[in-house]
Amino acid sequence: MTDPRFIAHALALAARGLGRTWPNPAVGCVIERDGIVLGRARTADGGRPHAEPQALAQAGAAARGATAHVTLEPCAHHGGTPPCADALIAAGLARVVVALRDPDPRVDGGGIARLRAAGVEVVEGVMADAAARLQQGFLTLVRHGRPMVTLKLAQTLDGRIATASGESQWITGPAARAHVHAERACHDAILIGAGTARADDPRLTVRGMGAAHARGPQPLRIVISRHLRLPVEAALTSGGPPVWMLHSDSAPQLQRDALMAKGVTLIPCAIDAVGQIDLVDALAQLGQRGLTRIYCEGGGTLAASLLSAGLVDRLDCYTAGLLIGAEGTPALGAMGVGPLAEAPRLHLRDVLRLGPDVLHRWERA
Ligand code: AOF
Ligand code: ZN
Repeated sequence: MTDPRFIAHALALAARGLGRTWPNPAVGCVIERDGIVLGRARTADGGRPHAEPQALAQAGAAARGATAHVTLEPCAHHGGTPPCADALIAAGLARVVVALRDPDPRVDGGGIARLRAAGVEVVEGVMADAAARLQQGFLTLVRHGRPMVTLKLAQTLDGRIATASGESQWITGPAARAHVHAERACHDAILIGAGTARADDPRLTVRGMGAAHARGPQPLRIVISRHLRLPVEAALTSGGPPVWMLHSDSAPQLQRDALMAKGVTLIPCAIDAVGQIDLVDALAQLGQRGLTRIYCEGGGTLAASLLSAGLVDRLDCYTAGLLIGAEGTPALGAMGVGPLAEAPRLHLRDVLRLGPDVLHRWERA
């Protein structure tokens, strides 16, 4: 059976669009006949054009009677582009292999129905699990109105992120740090708490990924800070990709004006029962703005709050063979865990050796 092989090919193409196509999903399309690839494409940076018309343009007249393999159901709506289902029908495709239905209410089976009504054979569900994992950001946005959240921790063997004197550079080695840059690149935005922004004065840019990457969209940088406590001259506000700040109504006007003058986008959020920014509302606000994949890089307070609220979809934990002991700063702040049975439990998805360090990738149950 060659269908899974071509869907795997389409998924590999789609993966190259992660972090670059929001608010649209990164979709891959491979058009093939008798095992010979006639066209292949992924959703373009910024979300348009969709994958299918690009692959069809490559295939030209040869698409007639061929098979298209797509990681997501072809769209059925007139949005920014004409429906991809109609383009496939017009090009005379004989078969369309679909990994996953598009849950977007404007599509939701409508693309498949259109294809079948026009006499095109449609096969559904090929490599559906892999497609759901790859397109998890878009699926989470459509189903829950919020982006998918990946939480990254880089810690010692005993779960610490700094010594008692605050020394933290570097706990993990160059291979792990390069891996983090690659992960940043395939998320729509990087998120940190205000304490980390003040303590580390980070840039949160993608570096060392080569010239081709530097030309494309870079992830946005997002800081959560109730009172907008970020120095106006921070590295974050001194050039680079856009910065958004999530804050409460109580943030001082002077600080708002100063940050807005620096080009920062301010997003007011609701406050929760303990006076912190309500993370459910904060993520909903990011969802409304079209973000599908968020990469949270701490600190420990924000990480613990996201975990407690059940908002972490994936946890990437980089561990170095270093021991600091109880005086060190713990990777996670207080979580208010009661009975063990109620503590958040994650499932191990992958293990990767990165030089002297190890990455454990965990997923929500
Ligand atoms: C496809 N192929 O490559 C992608 C699709 O606003 P529009 O018109 O660009 O449509 C966005 C919707 O199209 C998006 O919400 C999702 O349902 C679908 N994405 N569909 O046929 C593609 N990226
Ligand atoms: Zn489309």
